[in-house]
Amino acid sequence: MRTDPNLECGSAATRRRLLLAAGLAALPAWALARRPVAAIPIAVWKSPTCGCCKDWIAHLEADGFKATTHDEGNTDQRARLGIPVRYGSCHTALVGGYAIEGHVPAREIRRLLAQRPLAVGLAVPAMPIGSPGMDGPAYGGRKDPFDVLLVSLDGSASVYQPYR
Ligand SMILES: [Cu+2]
Repeated sequence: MRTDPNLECGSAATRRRLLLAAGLAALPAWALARRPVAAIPIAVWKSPTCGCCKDWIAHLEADGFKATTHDEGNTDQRARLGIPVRYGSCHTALVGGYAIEGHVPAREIRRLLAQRPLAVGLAVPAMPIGSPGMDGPAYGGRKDPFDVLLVSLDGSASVYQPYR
């Protein structure tokens, strides 16, 4: 009688699965979390009275960032980091050497840090309703379309990710 190679292969795979399951069961819960354990440090400049800035920071921290805030306004820091005022919003941040202006979603910041393009950073100009931090109960679920812009070293910008 011929041994079925698929059956043999299947048994080996089953053994591996059992070993894997035993190994996973021995790991603490935090080791199974999808997010890396180390938080990504981000510095944020904003006005002390900016509520939507705080909500944006809460959005980032829920996504594994750790913010250090500077309650001194963001106009000077925006200029220092090279974000043209025409892309301006209510807060400016610095993460991994990139400037982040306005209500940029955490997932785009993560993509920026993974791709590391030659650029100043990302911007969501003004304060679109429905963007992270501009999406509280006060807005009643309203979602205005907006674009996340990639700001180039020459001050021009291209659409990095549309949200519509
Ligand atoms: Cu805002």
